[in-house]
Amino acid sequence: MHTKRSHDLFVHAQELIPGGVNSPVRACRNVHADPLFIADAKGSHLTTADGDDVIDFLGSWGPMLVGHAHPAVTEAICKAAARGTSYGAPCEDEVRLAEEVCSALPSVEMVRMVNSGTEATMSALRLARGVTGRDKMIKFIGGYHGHGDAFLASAGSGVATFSIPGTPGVPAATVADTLLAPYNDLGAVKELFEAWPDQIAALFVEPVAGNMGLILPQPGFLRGLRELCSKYGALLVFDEVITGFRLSYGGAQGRFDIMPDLTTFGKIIGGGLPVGAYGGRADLMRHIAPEGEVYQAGTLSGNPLAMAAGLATLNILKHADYDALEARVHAFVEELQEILREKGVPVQIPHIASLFTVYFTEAPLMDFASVQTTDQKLFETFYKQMREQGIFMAPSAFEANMLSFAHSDEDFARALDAARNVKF
Ligand code: KE4
Repeated sequence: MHTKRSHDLFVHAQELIPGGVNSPVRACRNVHADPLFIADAKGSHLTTADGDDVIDFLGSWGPMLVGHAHPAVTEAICKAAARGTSYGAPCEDEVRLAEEVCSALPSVEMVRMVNSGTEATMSALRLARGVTGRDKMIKFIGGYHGHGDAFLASAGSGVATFSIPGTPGVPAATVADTLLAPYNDLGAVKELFEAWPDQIAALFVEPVAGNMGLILPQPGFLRGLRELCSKYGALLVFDEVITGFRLSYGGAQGRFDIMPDLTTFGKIIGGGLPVGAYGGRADLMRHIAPEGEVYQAGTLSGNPLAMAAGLATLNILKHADYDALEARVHAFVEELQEILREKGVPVQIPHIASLFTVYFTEAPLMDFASVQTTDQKLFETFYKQMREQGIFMAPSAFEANMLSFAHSDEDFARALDAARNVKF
């Protein structure tokens, strides 16, 4: 793997951009490596700034489910660009994408476009608080819902106590209303509702956790959350920024047959352009300005290029064979797990649809505490040797790899060969 150009670019970038990146996880600090700069992408492959071809197992952290530079998506963007890049007034494609999202997810009767997943969750929280008149919110330890202040909370001394800021710059008062529970722990959630029976506006959950690595919901967990939220009058918010249109065309809620009150989206619905969205029951969404009194706005929300890219992407996914992709990913993961286990290391690879994470631990994988048992040195060794052989994976033990409909059998075979060569 040649890295001189990437290295030179990274040195320069660090003089101008904090950490040399525009999003922290791209800096590859978790694996003590420099980032590879990318010059080009097509299908399931990336070309690095040094001209090396690598197979992309990251998919830009989610948006690229149809593969990079899909001709239909590129054409849609180019045509939209020729019609201007932003109007500051509504356009037809905003209506068409809203229609597509609402028809794909029965729980979403109305939807508002924003520019990132962070904006989507921030807005959904404000809406939940505005509609219920309550201030508290429950999220899960290790769950990530973007960098909105209220979500950047760490567990305090005990789970049922108030949260503390997870980063400098977030006032303690801002997270005082953020309550935390371990993922998959319905008992802990029940305790929080019993402690504050009429003060919780919403519960935010990744229906499949993708930000502590991939952690699957235990049977009954999501349905239990639905029942608890209904019982206590809190809104159940599915954060489907990763899972939306990835777990199925109906998202995780379609796959698990659970109706949240609100859903947040990002990534795939923008086809790689900046888009987020939040939506849900019409009686809730009608509280959003200008129809209602809960304020939220954005200069580039519903941007015509982003809408065109999102529409082109969903038009492809609408007819895609999700089951076939899942079966191929399942077969790949099972073989990868076998190859690594034969090297004598503890390894588990939870997977669902086109998502998987390689954990180097034998502990049952249930929540943030359990993923902390993964051996990060083994992970770093694995990551570096796979990348050196041209397999571009998520640069953290606590992230998910995200495959696409563009991945070929040859891509999977090359990744398995690379894994066979890894030496721990
Ligand atoms: P953005 O603001 O990054 O578009 O979305 C925030 C967000 C919200 N909800 C979930 C479930 C998410 O996974 C994300 C963002 N995901 C990370 C990957 N773990 C984005 C990668 C990054 O931060 O660069």
